[in-house]
This record gives sequence, structure tokens and C-alpha cells, in this order.
Amino acid sequence: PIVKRRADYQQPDFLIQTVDIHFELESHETIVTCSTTVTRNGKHDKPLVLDGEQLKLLSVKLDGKEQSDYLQDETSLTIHTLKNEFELTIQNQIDPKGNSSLEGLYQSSGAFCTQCEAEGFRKITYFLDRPDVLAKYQVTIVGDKTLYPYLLSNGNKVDSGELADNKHWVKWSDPFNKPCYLFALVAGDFDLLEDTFVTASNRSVKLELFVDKGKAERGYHALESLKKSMAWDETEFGLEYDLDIYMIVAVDFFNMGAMENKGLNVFNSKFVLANEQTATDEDFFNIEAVIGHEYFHNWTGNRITCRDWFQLSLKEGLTVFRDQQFSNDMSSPIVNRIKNVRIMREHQFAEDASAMSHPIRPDEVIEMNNFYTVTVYDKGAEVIRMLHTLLGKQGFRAGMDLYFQRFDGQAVTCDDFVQAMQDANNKDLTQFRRWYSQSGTPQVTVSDTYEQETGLYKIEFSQQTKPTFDQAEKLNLVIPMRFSLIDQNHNQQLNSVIEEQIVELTEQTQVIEFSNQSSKPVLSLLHDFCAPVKLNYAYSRSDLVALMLKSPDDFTRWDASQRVFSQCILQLADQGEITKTQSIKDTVAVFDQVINDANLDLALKTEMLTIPSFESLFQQVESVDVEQLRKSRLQLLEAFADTYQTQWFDLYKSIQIPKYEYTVEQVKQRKIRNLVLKYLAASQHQHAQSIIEQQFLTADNMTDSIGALAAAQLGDLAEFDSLMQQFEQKWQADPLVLDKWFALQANTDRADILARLELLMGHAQYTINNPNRVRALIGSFAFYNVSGFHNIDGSGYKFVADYLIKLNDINPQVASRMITPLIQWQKVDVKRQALMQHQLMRIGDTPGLSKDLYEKITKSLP
Ligand code: B3K
Ligand code: ZN
Repeated sequence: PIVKRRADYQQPDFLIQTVDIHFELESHETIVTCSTTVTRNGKHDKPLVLDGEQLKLLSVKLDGKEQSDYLQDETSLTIHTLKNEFELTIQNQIDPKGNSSLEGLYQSSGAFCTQCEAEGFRKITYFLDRPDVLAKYQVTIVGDKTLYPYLLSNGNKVDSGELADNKHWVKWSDPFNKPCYLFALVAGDFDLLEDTFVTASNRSVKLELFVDKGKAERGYHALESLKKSMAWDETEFGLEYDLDIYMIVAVDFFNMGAMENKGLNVFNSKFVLANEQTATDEDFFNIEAVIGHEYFHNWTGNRITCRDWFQLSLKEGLTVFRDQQFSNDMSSPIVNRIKNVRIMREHQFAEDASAMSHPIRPDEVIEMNNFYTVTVYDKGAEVIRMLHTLLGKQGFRAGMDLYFQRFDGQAVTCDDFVQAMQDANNKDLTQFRRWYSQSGTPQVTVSDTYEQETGLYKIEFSQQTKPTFDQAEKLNLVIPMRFSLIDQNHNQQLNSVIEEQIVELTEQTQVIEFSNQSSKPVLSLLHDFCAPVKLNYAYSRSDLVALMLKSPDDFTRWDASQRVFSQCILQLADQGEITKTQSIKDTVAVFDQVINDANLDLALKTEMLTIPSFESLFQQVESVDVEQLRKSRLQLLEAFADTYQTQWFDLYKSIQIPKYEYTVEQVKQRKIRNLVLKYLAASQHQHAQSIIEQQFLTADNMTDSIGALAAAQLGDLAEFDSLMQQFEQKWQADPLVLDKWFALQANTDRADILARLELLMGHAQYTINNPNRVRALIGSFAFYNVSGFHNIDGSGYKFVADYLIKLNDINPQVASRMITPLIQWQKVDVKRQALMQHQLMRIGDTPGLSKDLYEKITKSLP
């Protein structure tokens, strides 16, 4: 496999102006005829080299004349010509039904669909498959009328007709220039939901949502979310939709969440289909967020796209930031922010601490699909958020406006984006740009001193980024630090809080002074998680309690609660032997005020009462016995659950929710009820069993059904298995719901888990070909079943490795995502490290190992 480097970027030797592509759809033998107008780019005499993989070439014509003077290999087609402008027509054959990689053109339960990002178009025809080649497309699709009544592609439908043999055809034309990764084709039979959206400038846009037959009624939430997204982008960024039609198709077989193809989004059905019976509140939230994300790409990604794939964060970091802001406006901002931060701390920090560490704009890539990462996406969004913080809302908007004005219709770089921000605000962002080139999680260490006599309070901030696997040298970054001081003298009722400060940390060390402090204030730091860093400050227990109750920033209040829990759990894990110590009692006691605070927002209360996940604890240590950490966490959880048994019971009873509606208020209520239900179960409350059964049997929605199952699972209650059985009976014909069941089975802590998994893999509804199913069962086990995956006998690692070896041949992209827990061996104990590495070596020896797995394995083996 070849390593591609960002520094080696070269303009394309040829450009393509127009594409006229014709599909004759057959499951195993689809004929693709692609005519392009090509021009030589600059003065040179190089041949035209097109990308192509797994294609059966039928003919090559240059200006209408059949050619034989070409060179073909596994991945390319080289055509020798000295013409500067010509028409090239290539005919080839592909096998969509045999395509299990779900990249290129494939079939998902009968329907044809495409996935071309990043480099999938080359599996459809020979082409210049790179994002800086922009062309206008015309697409003709021919297919069976009965099997494929809908024949869809990008842009506007311009013509259609009937043919012999029960076939029909449709012609589409997309007036906008686009790179081939935004091409899409869908053919199949669907239920169609229709709506319209009238834009700010009074244009009427047709909205069409295509879902599996019989599922129309599950599409309304997605359609509403689309209209909200369209309106939001107009009011927040002045951005209007630009075509007369916007189509979304939901398919069951999909490698990721969704794809922003121009005018024709293809979605994993998981992010479209929902009603209260089948989908949880979290599903409803995610659908709105992903619909928004793909819609927002129309401007950040499609109108302005990436020059090369190293620039992926240009569109992804920015679009994630935009969807996060949208979600903030649609639901509880604090819950949303905590969700973002959990992804950073549990997954992105883990990636940066592993051999896959890379900057948000990577420098070297073997398989581009490996770089659709939490770093490029979520850390990328945090970098955009820091710009927003540094420039302010208006300054940021001015930068966005300039960005669109300058680059609309072009393929550009991350530097171009930052330059627009810089120019619109007259602010030097030279040092800030290091966030694009430097990997690793920076540590911000804070210390303070107070002088009683003079009233002088000094804070020292210092920053450090440790060397990562990919980079030894680290430079100082620009870190915006939002904080305030809380005056301790008034800490009974009214506190005087010094207005929030924003300090730009640019040096290794910086000191800030406050005079006239009558006592040492409490430092409320890292407001709203203002930078993707780890914060080191020796908070005392009483500081943390003060912050939990009095910080002016909700994020910092939550963070303080998590620090209280974490300190105790990490201490327990460190002490080795686990006994109920005073420290557990003290820790638990801190939360009395939170539980009893009637004025506290229910959502924030729920988050503060949630024990940190194993994954977030794991990222706080350098090295740990994972089993010890898991047990320590559980020990604290049980003590916490026991101590407040009565309060949980009362809280549960006090919340009565009327008929299900997906509203911010009801979501908060269900969330706290399901949290306390878990604690009731964990504390073996005498009524836990009956309450859980009652909730399970009477629930009018999926959130509460799953809530009951999750509680029974955590409390290890006897009826867990029988409730799970009932659930399976009820939902066996519904793949999306069944995925929840597979996931719950896979992350249950039990001694015979591997035998269970084997059985589940034989389940009538299980198939290795569907990524959602594989992620639900194998993914949940590898990522979240700590006791099973990290079993000291190595059996969990071996199980996952065996599975990945099989999956390598079927779907390399999904296999490569799921190897993540295995390559993150850096923090576990030496014995487990050796076991994990041994399995990585086994996978590495697989004949026909994909580029995807090859890249990760070679990086992660010492
Ligand atoms: N742009 C796509 C992701 C494509 C992934 C290719 N392996 C979805 C998104 O980020 O919106
Ligand atoms: Zn995206």
C-alpha cells in the first residue's frame, strides 16, 4: 500500500467539464457508459491517468473513435493522447449485487444506491476521482419499471420515458459543478413522503423523503427536522437552499450515518425512521442532528468543497460545529454540550493517545476512509468553536460571509478558511493555525496563590502537549480560557461572581493577577469546555462542591460533579484492594444538595447525578488495570445507589409524564426517571423489580422500554432475560429495534458472554453483511463490554480478531472502525497489552488484508 502525503499535492493534469453518464441497471451486470469532456490543465505532455477499481472495461472512445492504445492495471487506466481538449467515452460493467463493501454502486435490500465519498466513484467508472475536479453532470438511468419505479440522481429531473421489456428511464441534470464524491444514484421501490419549504427569498422547494414500503409514518420527524434545518441556516447564516428539489432516501445497508450528495442525500435508516414506539428520545435527537448535518453540508462541503482529502476537516469540522449549534437551539444546550464533550473525552482523547493520533488536517494517509475520525470531525468542530470564541458571534459570522463570498464554487483548503476568518476580523491567526497541524491533547495546568495582606490573587496558566505517536515536537497553541472567580465570603446565599474572563493562552506560561480580593476565590475554569484540553488544577473537595452549586457556568458545574466521582473512583482503583472506605461515604454525601435542589434544571441534575463512564475514567490515567477500574467504578455506583435509595424512589414516583411527546420537557423527565430507575435496580430496592416490570409493560414509548431493560441489566435482576425475551418476540421483524436488543445483549456483563455472542450470531435476524447489525453486536461488545473484551484470558480479544478477519473480506471499512478498541492498548496493563498485540499480529497475517486494516495495524504494532 502507498502512503499519500499532503505536502505532495499537485494540481490535476486534466480537468473534466461535463459528465454525461448512463446506467443500464442489472443486479450483477450493470453497464455504465460515461462521456466526459476533458481538457488538459496547463502545458505538459503527460498522459491521462484515470482511477478505477473492480471494473470490467468494455470500450474506450476518444472523440468518438474506439481506442486500443491504453494501459490498464488494478487501480488505473492510462490513455495516451496529445490532444488538449477531447471527448472521452468509457463503457464498463460492474456487479452491484456482489458489492458487499457498500462503496460505489451496491444493492441494499433490493434497491440500488451509491456511496462515493471518499474514493468510491472509481468503483463505478474510470474517472479523475479527486475532489478538486469539478464538473456538471447529466445522468440517465434505465431500469425495470416494477422493481425500480423510482430512478433518482442529483439535481432536477429533466426527461423520462418508457422502453421495451418493462423498462423505463429517467434523465437528471445537476446545474451545479460538483466533485464526483457528491454523485448519487438510487433506484428502487419506496414509500414517498412529500412536503415543501418556502425559502427566505420566496422560492418553493420540493422535499421528498423515500423510505421502505410500509414505513412512511416513521418519516415525519425527519421531514420536520429538514424544514427546521433549512430555516435555521437562513436565520443563522443567511444561507438558502439552491435547487428546486431536496431528496432523502433511507436505506438499511449503510457504512456510516448519512451522505450529503447534492440534492439527493442517502441516509442510514437509523437516522431517518422514528416513531415513539420504535425510537428512543436519543434517536429522535440524533435524527434531527444528522438531518441538519447533511443539510448544512450543502454550503459547507458542496458549494465550497475540499481541494484534497487532507482538508476533510474543512467541511466536516465546520459542519459538525454547525449541527451542534443547531441542536443547541432545538433542545437543551447543556445536555447537548455535555454530549459533545463526552465524545471528545471518551473517544477523541483516546484516539490522540493511540497510534492513530493525527492532526485534524492529517499529513499522511494510506486509506482515506480511515480518516473520517473523531479527530477530524469532533476535534475539528472544537477548533472552529475556539475561533467562534476568539472572534465572537459577529466576527465569526463576518468570517463565514467572507468565506462564501471568496470561495463559492471552489475546492479549497483549511488555510483558505482560516484566512477568511483572519481577514474579516483583522486578527492575526498565524499561531492559531497550529491547531490544524499539531496532534495530541494539550494539558493546561493551573496554579494559584493568594496573599491575605495585600489581597492579591495570582493565577498561573501553563500549557503542554506531550509527544504523540505521529509527532515528537509540540509547539505552544492559542488556547482561549473562559473562567470566573467566585468570592467565598458570600458563599451562603449571594455570591459575587467576577464577570467571565476570556484569556488567550499563547505562551508556555502566563500569569494573571486580581487585586483587592478579600479572601481566596474559588476558580471556575474551562467554561463551556472552551478548548479541547485536559485541565489540571488541584481542586479541593470544597472547591468542587462550591462549583457544583455556584459556578455561573453549567458545564463547569457538571464537570465539577464528574471530578468528585472520578477522584474517588481513581483512588479506589489505585489502592488495589477494594473496601468501603470513608472516601466513598464523603463522595456520595456531596450529592445530597444536588438531589434535593428543587430549583436545579432537571437536565443538569440528571447529568450531575450520572457516574462518569468507564471510558472517560480510562482517559484520565496513564496506565491502569482495566478490571480494577471497572470494579471501582461499580463499587462507587452501588454505594451511591444505596445511599439515596429513598430519594430515588421518591423521585421516580414524583415524575408523572402524560402521553408521549418528543418535547424538551418530557425528554428531561424520562431521562431522570430512567437514571434513578437504574439506581433503584443497582441498590436492589425492594420494589425495583416490580417498578421495572411495570414500566416495561406499560411504556407507551421505546425510551421507557429500553430504560427498563437497561436498569434490569445493570442491577443484574433475575427478570432481565425474560424481559429481553419478550422484547425480542415483539420486535423480531424490526431490524432497527432489534439492533437495540443485540447491543444490550452484547454489553451485558456475564461470564458466558462469548457463548452468548456465538448464539446471537446465529440469530435469524443477524447478518455480517449489515453494518448496523455488526456494530450493534460485535461493536457494542468490543467498545463497551469491559469485562468481556478485556478478559485476562485473552478470549475477548481473540473473539473480536476472529470476527475482523472474516469481516475484512466483506466490508473493510466497517472492520477498520471496529479494530479501534484493539489498537488502543497503550494504557492497559502489560499482560493485556501483549494479548492485544498478539491478536493484532494475527489479523495482520490475514491473506488479502485490506488497506484499511493494514494501515491501522502497522501503525499500532510496536
Ligand atoms: N461525508 C459523509 C461521510 C463519508 C464517509 C466516507 N467513508 C457523511 C458526513 O460526514 O456527513
Ligand atoms: Zn459531514
